[in-house]
Parts: sequence; structure tokens; C-alpha cells
Amino acid sequence: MKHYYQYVKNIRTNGFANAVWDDGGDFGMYKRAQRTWDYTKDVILLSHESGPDAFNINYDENSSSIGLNWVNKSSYNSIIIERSINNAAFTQLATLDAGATSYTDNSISGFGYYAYRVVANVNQSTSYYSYPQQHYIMPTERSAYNNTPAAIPGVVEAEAFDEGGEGLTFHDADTENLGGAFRTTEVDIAQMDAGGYHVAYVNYGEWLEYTINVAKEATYVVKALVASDDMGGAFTLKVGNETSGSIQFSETGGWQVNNTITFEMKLPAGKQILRVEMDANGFNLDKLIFESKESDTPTASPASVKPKASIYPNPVGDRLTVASDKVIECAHILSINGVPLMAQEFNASSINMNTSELTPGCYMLVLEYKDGTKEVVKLMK
Ligand SMILES: [Ca+2]
Ligand SMILES: [Ca+2]
Repeated sequence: MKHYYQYVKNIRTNGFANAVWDDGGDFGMYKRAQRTWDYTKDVILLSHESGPDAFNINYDENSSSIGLNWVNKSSYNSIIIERSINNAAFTQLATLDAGATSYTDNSISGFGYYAYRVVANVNQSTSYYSYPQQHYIMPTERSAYNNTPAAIPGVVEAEAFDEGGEGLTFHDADTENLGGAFRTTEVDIAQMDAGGYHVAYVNYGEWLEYTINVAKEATYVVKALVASDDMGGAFTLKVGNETSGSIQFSETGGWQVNNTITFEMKLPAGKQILRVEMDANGFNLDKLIFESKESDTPTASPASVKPKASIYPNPVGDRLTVASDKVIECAHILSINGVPLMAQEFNASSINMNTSELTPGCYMLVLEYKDGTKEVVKLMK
């Protein structure tokens, strides 16, 4: 702390820039805009007691402008407005008269972090800096990653969240991509040792959204591939009014060791937004695999091959009558093992066959319709 005291003293004495950087300490900086503590940089901000004070900024949605106002604590030569967009270096935006106490920035373009500071020029070598103030302008346009909604059943890669931005299609606790891979948004994406990418450095309260296209309303089996070195993790999936509830898991044996967590979730049909909410700190999410439940797969059953044609009598005697609402072109009678025994051509929806030569037993009647379809009916004699 001794070093910081010295820096602060120098600033106050000499009116230096109000930021001090030192990587030797281990205390955090409170980021007011994000309401989080940043432990990656040690920074002290301090306004000069004679510098611009009570600095406020306000975003006007109607005019898409940001208004600035402040109080001057002494007389200056001039006032300079500096701006930083998305945490880039501050650059000069405007030079104002010495007595100015307000400014309107009409050059807002696009969403992102807009930070400002007021610099009071005292003389050639001295300027007093206000506290910086930041406003985040929300994005308004969403699109699926690669403009392709993920098909369900199918795979949702964690790193393929929707295009849009912070606050609209995701929320991330810090402005950098801490993993540095795959995309340049705030979301922390890292390359996996085994190949592919996962969303990493997860913090409680972060969320990601994905445009999905669900084939049909059903309960799906969800397999989440997750990794956690020590604490395990937890997340909740939400689609429309459906929620998975908080899915919790214990440590998987390493940051690169994926475990598959399986659970079920009902999904509404059609184009939907899948939201993944992080309920714990410190885990990696690779992907979510949505599979149809086996019971949803249609299987052949006696009920599904209910004959459309009426066959009588059955058991049959010497003559068989078949009536259908379709035109029958040909009728075959086969043994139960599939050996052809009789065949007769027709061009009628009601037919009559001589079955007097069939011995008592079980047979198959195959009806070929004029529309190209076939029907198989079990026949007894
Ligand atoms: Ca981040
Ligand atoms: Ca992945």
C-alpha cells in the first residue's frame, strides 16, 4: 500500500492523470458500471480536488445521444472531453470553453461501452481529470450464430450463442474473452485440449441464449458435456415457459475432462430461444445434445396396420369378398411363410375370390391398389 500512497500523493500534488497501475498488489477495483470487483488489475482512480467534479452522463434514447454535465471547482484554460468506446484508449472528442459545464455527444454509433472523462487544462503542463463515467448501450438486433438456428433434436455448441451482444443474447461478468478463442465477444471461450471449444471461466449469474428450431413438442433427453476441476457446477435451461430446473454436478476430474450430465426437458415446437443460466462459478460447458426419447419413435404395432379394406368372411369359406374405398388391381394369397399360392387381377373396389382350394390354416392376403399402395391382411381359413 505504501507505493499506492506515493502514487496518489503525486497525483494530488501534480494533477497527473488519475489512474495508477501496479501489478504488485492484490486488492481489487470496484467497477461501478458492472457492480463487480476486478481482481485482474490494481487501479486507483482519484480526481484532483480542483478538477471537474460531480460528473454525470445520461443517455437519451430518443435522440441516441449522451449528455454530459459537471461542476468546475476552479478556473481553467479550457476543457477537453475524452471518450473511450469498448474499453479502448481515451481519445479527444471535443475542446470546450473554460467555463463549459455540459456537452452532448451526438456521435453515438452502435452498441457498446461508452466512457467519458472531462479534462480541465490548467496550464501547458497540467490537466485535471474527472472520474470517468460509462454508459452501456444495448444491442437491439439478434440473429442465430451463422444465421442457422440449431435443429432440435441435435447439438447446441455452447460457443455458438446468438449474435447480438451483452445484455441481449448473453451476459458475461467481464468485458474480455478470457479464453481468447473462437469469438471476440465478452463471453469467455477457450479451446479444449481434445479439440473444439467450450465456454469457460463461468461466473454465477452469466447467461447465454441460442435460437433453436424444435422439430416437435416433446420431452427430450438432454446430455450436457461439462468439466470442472474442483467445485462442480450448476446451470438451468429455459425455453419459453419450460425449465430444466437447476442441473447440478460435482467435479469431473479436471478442466479438460468432460462428463456427460443427462436429464430430460420438455420443449415447445418451432423456433425458440434456449437460455442457459449459470447457477455456479467455475465450470466449463462444451455442448448440449438434445435427443428424442425412444418412446417417441413410431414403431409398427398391430393398431397401426389396421386394414383399410373390409374382408369377409374371416375366417374364410369357399369364397372371399374384399371391399375397399380404393381400386384393387391385384390380390395375392401367400402362406404365412410368404410362399405365393394364388394371385388374381381386378380393377374394382369390391372383389370376390374363390378360396375353396385353400386348406385350413393361416394366410396372408396382399392387396395391390391402383394408387400404388399395398395392404397386407392376415387371413384365416
Ligand atoms: Ca468475459
Ligand atoms: Ca463446444
